[in-house]
Amino acid sequence: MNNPSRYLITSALPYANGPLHIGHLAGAYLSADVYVRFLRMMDKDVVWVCGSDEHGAAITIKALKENTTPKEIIDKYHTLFEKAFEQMNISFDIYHRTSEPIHHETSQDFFKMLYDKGEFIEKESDQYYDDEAKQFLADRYIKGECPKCGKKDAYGDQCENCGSSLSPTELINPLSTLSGAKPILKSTKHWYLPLDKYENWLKEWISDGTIDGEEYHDPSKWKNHVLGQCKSWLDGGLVPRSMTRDLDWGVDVPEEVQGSEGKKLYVWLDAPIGYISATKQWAQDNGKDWETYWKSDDTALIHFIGKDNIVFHCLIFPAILKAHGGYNLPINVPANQFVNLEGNKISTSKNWAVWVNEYAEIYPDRIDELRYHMIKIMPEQKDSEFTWQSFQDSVNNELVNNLANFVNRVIVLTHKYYDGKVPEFDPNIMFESPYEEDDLAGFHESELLILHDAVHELNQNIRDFNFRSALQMVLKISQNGNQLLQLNEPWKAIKEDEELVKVVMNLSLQIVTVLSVCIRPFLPNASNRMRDQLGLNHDIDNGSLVSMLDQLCEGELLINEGHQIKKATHLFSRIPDEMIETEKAKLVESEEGNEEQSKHIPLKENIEFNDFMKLDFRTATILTAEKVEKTDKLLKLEVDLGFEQRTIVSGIAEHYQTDELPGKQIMVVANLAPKKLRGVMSQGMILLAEDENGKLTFVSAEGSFPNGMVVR
Ligand code: B3M
Ligand code: ZN
Repeated sequence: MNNPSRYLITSALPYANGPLHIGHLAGAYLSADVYVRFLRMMDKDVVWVCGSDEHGAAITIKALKENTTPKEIIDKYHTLFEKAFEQMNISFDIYHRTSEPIHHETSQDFFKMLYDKGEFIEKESDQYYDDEAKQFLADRYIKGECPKCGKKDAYGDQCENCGSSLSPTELINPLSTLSGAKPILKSTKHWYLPLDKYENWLKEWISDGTIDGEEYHDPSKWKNHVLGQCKSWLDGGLVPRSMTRDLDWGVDVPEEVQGSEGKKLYVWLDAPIGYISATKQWAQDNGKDWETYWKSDDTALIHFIGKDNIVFHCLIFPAILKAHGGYNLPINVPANQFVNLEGNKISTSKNWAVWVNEYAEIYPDRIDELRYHMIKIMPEQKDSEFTWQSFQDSVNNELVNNLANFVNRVIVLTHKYYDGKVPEFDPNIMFESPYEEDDLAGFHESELLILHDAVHELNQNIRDFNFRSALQMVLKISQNGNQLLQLNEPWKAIKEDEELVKVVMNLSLQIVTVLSVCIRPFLPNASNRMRDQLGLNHDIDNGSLVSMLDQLCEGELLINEGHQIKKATHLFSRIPDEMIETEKAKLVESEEGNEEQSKHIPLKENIEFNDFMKLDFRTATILTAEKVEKTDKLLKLEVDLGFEQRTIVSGIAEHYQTDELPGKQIMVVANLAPKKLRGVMSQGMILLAEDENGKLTFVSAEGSFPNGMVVR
């Protein structure tokens, strides 16, 4: 699509189950923010939608872990997200949430339509069921050994160690994370989208950019890594994918569908439809028609995401939209790769991250600095690396020494020579230009043309999703400004060549004005601070680039002769070493904390000495051991306490063979109230030591000892 009449931009809906970190920011949000802000400044009709993804097993698991409800979890993170995005000046047109009724309706209608059109295959299949928790287990609820790398605790859909995608039945020794029980297979009905049916169509659409031979998008504009991932999925062959789940949290399968009770929509069906419901809500709030943004063929749909979401946005959602009919497909999916942090993968569970909310709370005056550095290292084509040192270097060398320095020199000199009034100049005076190679350079009007071309190219870079290059071009403009001053040395020339100084200072002020506009999409706060110094208004979010480009092209001044500028202030200040040290120390601390934690199960609360004295520990010897019927874990032990013999049931069947136990000397809690376990009365408890992998060993005294001794 060459010249779309309007744009619909989406950013991945973050899962409301954990806070945002800088990796998220650089992935789907800062990229889109720069893009959308530029479109608005180019006077384009654009709507940018996002919201919280509030369904899916990850959220219920989190709720379970934290002993709370999914609702509490989503409310907590939704609020945090809204705040983080606001603090970082992420300028969504709407930030919605998938728990809203309008979203439930929209996704149910969508499902209903697919169902009525006969797009689904209904299929009964055996799935893991937790007989203790009485529910089917979502992939994420099942853990076991990875069949590929052997690592324990792989999930039913993915091994986080080796990255393989798995299906739950591949796991070795699967366990339910709900109850710890061994899951059983049980039959259940689901609705599958036959993705294999769309394989050829998707191939053509992705690789050639055509639908039924007609041009739809330009694959040469897609990122290589995105095309590569799509192709490898397609080459691997697509299989029908279930669009429903047996869950108790999510969007209900519509009632009209036979056998819908207890079934929810698959989260990867409902979440992308969240883009549609968010657009509907936005349209309602703003008196617009949502359908023109989703259904007219002159609207360009673009999805900003991270690389882990590529298959869903490039294959599955397009197939869903196609099956439904009437909707546009994306013209591009400029996915970003991942940001690593100080040499390691960012990890929420290991607390190895820079948290956006936390950063913004501590450094509310350094928002643009983080935006700047994250755009500079945006993982556009490959993974990139954030270090606090590189953050400091970027800010100090580029924002302070280059950009802020140039602006400051221009503002200060204008006050010094002209009482803060933009000087008049003689357009025929020639000066030294930083653009030596350009024939036209060295005259005021020609320099404006050169600026025009630079801004135009910057704009093109943004349109091509090359945000890093675009940012470099901004810096280049400022660097050339510095050079203009350096070459012409107004502080010396002011004594002998006033006309030269006027033309150089006037041009410098034009460059600062250009910068105040061009940095807006990247550094919105600094743009405002710059315009304050220039005595210009902040109102440049819509259409300003169009008029600026026109003016520059005509050689017109952007800031007029005689215009009164304001006092110089600091645009950016240096990042002190202490900030870097503090932040690095925080990471190390969290890492150490993690290591401790993973080695040591957290301590329980202190108890009083008297509580301890209530426990009666005794030495004892195992006489016989046999399995408790119909259990995997329990053994029934006859134990000699010296003064009597007892039966004790213990969960050690997976750790000891019955024939190695008779004669073993052990420790027993002898005054524990008797309890019936699987039909056997157990009188006491055996002391066992457990390591971080759950391996159990008897606690035993040194040497041999008589039975019945008191242990303290
Ligand atoms: N919530 C996954 C993620 O946050 C998912 C994106 C949905 S976009 C429709 O990575
Ligand atoms: Zn693995």
